[in-house]
Amino acid sequence: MSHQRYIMHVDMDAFFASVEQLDHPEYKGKPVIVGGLSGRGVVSTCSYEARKFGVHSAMPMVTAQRLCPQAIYVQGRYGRYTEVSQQIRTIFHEFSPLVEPLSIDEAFLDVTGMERLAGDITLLPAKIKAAINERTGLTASVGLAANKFLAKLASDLDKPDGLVIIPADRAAEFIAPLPVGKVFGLGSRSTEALAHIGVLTIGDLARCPVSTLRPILGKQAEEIRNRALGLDDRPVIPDEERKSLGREVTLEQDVVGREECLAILWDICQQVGWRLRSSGLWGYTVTLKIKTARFQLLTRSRTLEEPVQLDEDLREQITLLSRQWSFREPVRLLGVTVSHLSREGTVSLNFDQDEKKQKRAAALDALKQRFGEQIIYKGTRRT
Ligand code: TTP
Ligand code: MG
Repeated sequence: MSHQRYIMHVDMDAFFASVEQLDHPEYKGKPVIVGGLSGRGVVSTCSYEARKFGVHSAMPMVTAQRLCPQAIYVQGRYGRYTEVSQQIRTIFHEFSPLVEPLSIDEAFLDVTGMERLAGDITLLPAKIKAAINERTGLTASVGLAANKFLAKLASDLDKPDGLVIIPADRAAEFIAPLPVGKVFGLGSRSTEALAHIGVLTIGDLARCPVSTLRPILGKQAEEIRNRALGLDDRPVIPDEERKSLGREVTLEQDVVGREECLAILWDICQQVGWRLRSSGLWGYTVTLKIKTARFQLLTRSRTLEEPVQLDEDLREQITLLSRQWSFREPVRLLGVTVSHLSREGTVSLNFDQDEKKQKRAAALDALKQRFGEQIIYKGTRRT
């Protein structure tokens, strides 16, 4: 039996938009939309005031303008967001030595045994929310539960400024009424297939025998059903302790063609690069992973003389690796992993230069525009 753990998941509210409201008090209480303002730009995020109008992340800017013409439109300032990200990272480390950053604005913290910080573990979420608010002026949503799956589910339940604690002994009961789509790892196709056999809530999923689920969910059936039961053994692993760092994206629609896939891989390279830099790591080996629509898996690696950390260097390696495949078949998943990590490498002087990032963002925006807003960041955006 595994021992009782306490995991906190912290996620900033409308992160980029909240930073803009913080730096421009006149934006407070108003719909604020952050993203690429060029002709084909997309929305990075928007304030909760703008979400009421149906605006959301990855939506083409022109659509946002139609839905909410009165909003304040802001070009993203990534350097500033990275600065705030470092501030919250410092606070996370005051609450636990075991911090696993998931993206620029969220992390898992293993707070098992951290009673000494608050006398009672269940007081930690309020404490960390207060610390973040005092030191950054921003709000976060926090979930506390017995594992990663439940903690992330909890932080999302009462956004913005949320605080949800799932009692360890009543977790399954607590999550049973929620829609199955809330189960991490379930894409829209699986959700549809489950609805077909009458499985709509997490409770329905928990009651379903694994043998019934296997034809729909494949190898993942058992793991996903365990989650529906409120079980998840995955440890919190700080980036610093990882043997490899990577990210993979299951595409909402299959994608065909080298250029199209490379554009998505470029976005993934930037996310992996950001994690390397924020953890002070370089990697010697770069791996490209491709899964076809027919579930054929291809992985190709390159090991370098000098370790890499920059987005552009990752892209160069991925581009070279991509030549080993024809890209004639439709692709359903793309991934980039960096391994053989090192604490030493050439310091990247051009880390996070705004102009560069904006050029990249424009390239990604163009891609999203071409394929529709939903190809990326749906399904398993976070791994
Ligand atoms: P999220 O935490 O997904 O979103 P959010 O913080 O804006 O809003 P929420 O209150 O729902 O958590 O992402 C964090 C930041 O990452 C977000 O502020 C902007 C950026 N981002 C993009 O640039 N593109 C995207 O498609 C998404 C989802 C996020
Ligand atoms: Mg957030």
